[in-house]
Amino acid sequence: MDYVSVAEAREMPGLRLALSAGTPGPWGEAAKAVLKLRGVPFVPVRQHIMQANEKLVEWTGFRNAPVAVYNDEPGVAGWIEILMLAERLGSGPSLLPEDELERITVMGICTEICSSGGFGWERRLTMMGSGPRLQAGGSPDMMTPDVMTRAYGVREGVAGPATARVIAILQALASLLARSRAAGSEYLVGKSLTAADVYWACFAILIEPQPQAICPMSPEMRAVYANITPEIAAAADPALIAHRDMVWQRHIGLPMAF
Ligand SMILES: N[C@@H](CCC(=O)N[C@@H](CS)C(=O)NCC(=O)O)C(=O)O
Repeated sequence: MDYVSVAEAREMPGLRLALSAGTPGPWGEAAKAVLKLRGVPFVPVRQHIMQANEKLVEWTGFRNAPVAVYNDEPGVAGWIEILMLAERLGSGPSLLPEDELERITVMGICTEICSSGGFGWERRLTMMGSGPRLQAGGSPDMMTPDVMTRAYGVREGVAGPATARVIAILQALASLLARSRAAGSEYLVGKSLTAADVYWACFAILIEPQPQAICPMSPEMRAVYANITPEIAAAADPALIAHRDMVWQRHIGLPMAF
C-alpha cells in the first residue's frame, strides 16, 4: 500500500486511515474491508507498529491502529465507530441488516469478535503471554515488551481464562455457521453478507494466517499468529476457515496488501 506520513495526511481532506504499515493487524484489516465494501475511498497513513507514534497521538489522540479521520471530524479508533463511519459515508448494500433482531445478532457477534473481552483481545492475551514474541527482529524504536503487554492488559494468570474465551467464541461461531447452513444460507446471519462475516474473515488470521502468496507477512509475525495451543486448534472448525476464505474471495478481494 502507498502510505502517507501523518504530516502529509493532516493536510489532506476526506478520509484518512492510519494502519500498522506492513503488517496485517485484524482491526486494521477489518477497517479497510468495511470501507472497501461500502465503496469509501481512504488515504492510508503510516502507523509504526509498537512504537510511540507521537505525531499520530498529537493529531488524533490515539497511538495504535486503526484510526480514521474524516475531514475535520475527530479521529475514531473503535471498530464500531469505524463501521458506523463506513455505513454513513458509503453506498450500496449495508453491512448491517434492516431487520432489528438480525442487527442485534450481528452486533453481538461483532462485539464478541472485536471488543474488549472478545476473540481478538483474548487471543492477543494468549499470544503476548507466551510463544514467539512480536519484537523478534523488530526495530530498535519499538516499545519494550513490558510497555506493550501492559497496554494490552497482559497480567499474570490471564492466559488460561483468555484461552477459554477464545475457545468458547470459536465454538459459538461454528455452531451459528452450521445453523445458518442448515437453514440454506452461506452467511452467519440472514441470507447475505453482514459485518459479522467480515469481522470474522479479518480476525481468523489470529489463529490461521492465509498462505503467504495471498497474505505476505514476515515470518516472525506469521509465527506469532499461527502459534495456537492444541485446545484452540481443536475449536477452530475447518468450516470457519472455509467461511473466512469465501468472504475474502467473493467479497473483500485478494490478495491482501499491507
Ligand atoms: N482501537 C481498536 C483496537 C485496535 C488495536 O487493538 N490495534 C492493535 C492491533 S493488534 C495495534 O495497533 N497494535 C500495534 C500497536 O500497538 O502498535 C478497537 O478498539 O476496536
